[in-house]
Amino acid sequence: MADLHVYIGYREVSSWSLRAWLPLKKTGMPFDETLIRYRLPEHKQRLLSVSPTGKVPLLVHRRDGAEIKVWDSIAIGEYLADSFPGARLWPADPVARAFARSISAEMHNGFRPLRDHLPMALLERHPKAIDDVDAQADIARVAEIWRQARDNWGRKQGGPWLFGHYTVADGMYAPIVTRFRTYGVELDPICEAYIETVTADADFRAWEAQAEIDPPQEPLPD
Ligand SMILES: N[C@@H](CCC(=O)N[C@@H](CS)C(=O)NCC(=O)O)C(=O)O
Repeated sequence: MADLHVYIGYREVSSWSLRAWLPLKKTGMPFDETLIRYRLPEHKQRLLSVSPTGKVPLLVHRRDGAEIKVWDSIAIGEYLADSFPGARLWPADPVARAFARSISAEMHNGFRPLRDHLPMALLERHPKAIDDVDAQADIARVAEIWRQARDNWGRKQGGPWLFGHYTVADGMYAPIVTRFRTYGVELDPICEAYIETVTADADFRAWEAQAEIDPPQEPLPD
């Protein structure tokens, strides 16, 4: 049994689970994972018995005889960055780090129209015109964020991620990448290259491969 244990939801749709799982993978630490099929009452009950919120993701870390629980994707990213500094989950430069934290927070509490009009459906592909003006504005804002990060830091650092090497911010935006792919959102070459980076990543692919063999989701309750 590993010291780290993550509870996640349906891989096809649980964007918050993916946001925590990817940085956890990037630490290189071994971990156990439990898929919570939260639409099933017995699974929801199990989650409620371990999680203060009854939501995924939840990280449990056995450390120095204690059991540390961290819930909420962004808190998990922060905890991993603190606990495993060698993984460099935030940029070292304070200005880059401030930008990375700001865009991660912006993702965490914003982009509601984008989330509503382009729900995560990891394995589906159905391009469509995005008519909603607020969702269009969100898409433009995401593209602006990615371009700024790549122009100001990523490209200068030499790696393909927003800040060069992988950070929590890349995890936060990974589900948005899948939405753009699912709905065929067209972007500029810098953003398209970033989408290619995210979708070609071995850890992202591992999540996707597992999603393909997971049993289908239970239907949403009426
Ligand atoms: N703010 C939380 C959101 C967590 C969340 O809403 N998780 C969803 C799955 S993506 C969930 O647990 N849904 C199950 C339920 O509400 O019963 C985070 O960032 O982790």
